[in-house]
Amino acid sequence: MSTVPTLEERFVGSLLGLALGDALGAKHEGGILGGILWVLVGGTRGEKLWWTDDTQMAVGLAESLVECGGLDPDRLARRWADGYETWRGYGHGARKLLARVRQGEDWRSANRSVFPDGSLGNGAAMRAAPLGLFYYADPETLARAAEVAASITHAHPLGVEGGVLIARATALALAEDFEPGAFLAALLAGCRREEFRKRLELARVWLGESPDLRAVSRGLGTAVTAHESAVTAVYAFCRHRTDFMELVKFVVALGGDTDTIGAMAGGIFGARNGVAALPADLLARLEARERIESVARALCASSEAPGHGRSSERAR
Ligand code: AR6
Ligand code: MG
Repeated sequence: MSTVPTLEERFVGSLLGLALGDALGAKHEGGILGGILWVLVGGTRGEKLWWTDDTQMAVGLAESLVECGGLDPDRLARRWADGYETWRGYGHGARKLLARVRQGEDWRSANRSVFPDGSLGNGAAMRAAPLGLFYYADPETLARAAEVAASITHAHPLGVEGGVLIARATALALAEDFEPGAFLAALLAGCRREEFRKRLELARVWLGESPDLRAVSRGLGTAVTAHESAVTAVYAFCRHRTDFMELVKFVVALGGDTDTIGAMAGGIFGARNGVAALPADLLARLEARERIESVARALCASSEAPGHGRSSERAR
C-alpha cells in the first residue's frame, strides 16, 4: 500500500504534475495542426518533454513567492515579462501585454491595453497552483492573492475567477480528508460567477455518472477562455484522481486547450497524490525537473516559515 504523502511531496507533486500535464498536453493542443506547429517550433526536440507558457509562468510565480516571501505583484510582473519566450506559445493578448511591461509600462495599465475589459483567457488559471500551495493555510489571503496575481495579466472578472478557482482547488487538494463531493461544494461556496457556478454544479451531478467525452466538452468546455476550461480541469481531476496517465489521456481525448487543461488538472492531482504518483519515466524526461523540484521544496519551506502570515499582507 502506498503511504500518505508529506506536505513537501505534495508541493513537489503539484508543480511537477502541472509541468508534466502541460508538456504531455502540448503536442495535442489545437489537434493535428497544433501538434505539427509544436514540433516545428522545437517543443518536441529529442527525448525531452518541453513545457509551454503555462509552466514558464507558474515556475516564475513560485520563484517570486519564495524570493519575496509572498506576492509582490510589481516584481512578479517584471519576472514574467523578462521570462517571456516566443516559442512557448503564449496567448496573443499575453504576448503583447508582456512586451509592454518589458518596455517599462506598469501592469496596471498594460493589463487593459489589448482587451479594454481585460483578458478572460485561462492564462491566470494555468499558473495558479503555486498560490494555492503557498497560501493553503489561509483561504482568505489565498483568494485575495490569487485575484491580484491573476489581474496582472487577466483583468477581466472571468479571467480572475479562473485563477482564484484553480488556486483554491490546489489548496483544497492538500487536505488530509478528501472527498470529491465536498471538494466541489467548497469550490462552489467560494465561487461568484455564474459561468463557473453552473459548470461546477454540472461537475457535481456528474460525480455519480460517467458522461461521454462529447457531453463533457460541450457542457464544461475545452477553450482558451477561463470559464470554458478551468472547471473542465477540476472535473477531469475528480474523475481520474488516482491515476495520472488516465487523467492525461482523458484531457487529451477531450481536445481543445489540452496543455493548459493538463497543467491545471496535473497541478491539482500532484497536490493530492504527491510526487510518487507521477510516472517516474516521464519525470526523468521533463525539462528542468530539478529547477521545478527545488522551487517546490523552497515554496513548502516558506509557506510554513514563521512570519509567512505577515509577509502575505503584501497580497492586499
Ligand atoms: N475579449 C475577447 N477575446 C478575449 C478576451 C476578451 N476580453 N480575453 C481573451 N480573449 P490571452 P492567455 C481571447 O491572449 O489567457 C496559450 O496557449 C483572445 O482570443 O490573454 O494567457 C496558453 O497556454 C486571446 O488571444 O492568453 C493558454 O492555453 C485568447 O482569448 C491560452 O493560450 C487568450 O487570451 C490562453 O492564454
Ligand atoms: Mg495553453
